Amino acid sequence: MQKVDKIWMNGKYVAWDEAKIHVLTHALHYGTGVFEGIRCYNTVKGPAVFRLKEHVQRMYNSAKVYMMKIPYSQEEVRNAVKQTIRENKLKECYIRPIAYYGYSEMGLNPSKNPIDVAIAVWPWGTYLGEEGLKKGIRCKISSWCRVDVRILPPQAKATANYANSVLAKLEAINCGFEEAIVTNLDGMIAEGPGENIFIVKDGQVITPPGSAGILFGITRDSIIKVARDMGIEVVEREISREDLFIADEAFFTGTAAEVTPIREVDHRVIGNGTRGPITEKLQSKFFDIVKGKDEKYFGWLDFVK
Ligand code: PPE
Repeated sequence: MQKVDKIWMNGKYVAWDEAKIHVLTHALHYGTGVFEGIRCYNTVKGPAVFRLKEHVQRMYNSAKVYMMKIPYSQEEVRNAVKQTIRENKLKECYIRPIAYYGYSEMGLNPSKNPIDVAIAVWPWGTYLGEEGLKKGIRCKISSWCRVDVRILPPQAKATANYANSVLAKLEAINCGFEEAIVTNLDGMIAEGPGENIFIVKDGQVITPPGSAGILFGITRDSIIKVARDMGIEVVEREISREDLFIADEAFFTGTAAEVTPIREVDHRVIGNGTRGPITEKLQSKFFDIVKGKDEKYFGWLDFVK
């Protein structure tokens, strides 16, 4: 990864190489951290963070599930995000705020541990490759299922959930694919290990509902709104494996993944085996919006200066 100067840790700026934690930090042992992934884009009016408010709100919701009282207000965290971008003189970056049970007691009860908060920013290019954005990627339906609501709350963006994502990702990569797709315990398509999923069938855009056990992605929400604004019908319904195989188009959404077309799933070519026309329309609109080229969606941009 590309280093920058400073990382915000518990309200102070620390040099990148000094942003360290104790090896007995609770979250390192038990996955008791909640985090966000946010992007800042260089718009025509200067750097702007995309849907900062919604991301910080989601982090506080995740923290609530884990009974973690973040010792800052949401406004303080939003300001710290923007200040950290300014401090590092970045125009475009990925932003990773994290709150976690820190170091003091060992054992499963974290109620006496401090809640530490950090915000890191760094340049992070395309998540699944520049080529992937244009031509689509090859995916494998994972043998690992998405964390179930009875096991770990999928809506909370907790570090623990990502052990599941890592298993799915490793399996896909080791089998020669670029990304995994995980089903829920009912065998229905849920999402990617770090992305939400959509298919297009007969002009309709379809994505799994919350009950499929997904993380409610902020990019997912943006794409649903943008598609509807463009007059495209969007439905949230269960998607089976075969729905995916015979879809006209498929794509992932996510802060890191942005809008990435899917061109193949388990050796079945999706549609024409490249980025489909509706995917392309939504993807290009998405990039216009995040880069400040569409005034209608200025409300989603939080200018850094
Ligand atoms: N589902 C999962 C499981 C997920 O991790 C993400 C984001 C999404 C859906 C999309 O959510 P949103 O970013 O709000 O549209 N994954 C983050 C972490 C990726 C990583 O590899 O780290 C991200 O995209 O920042």
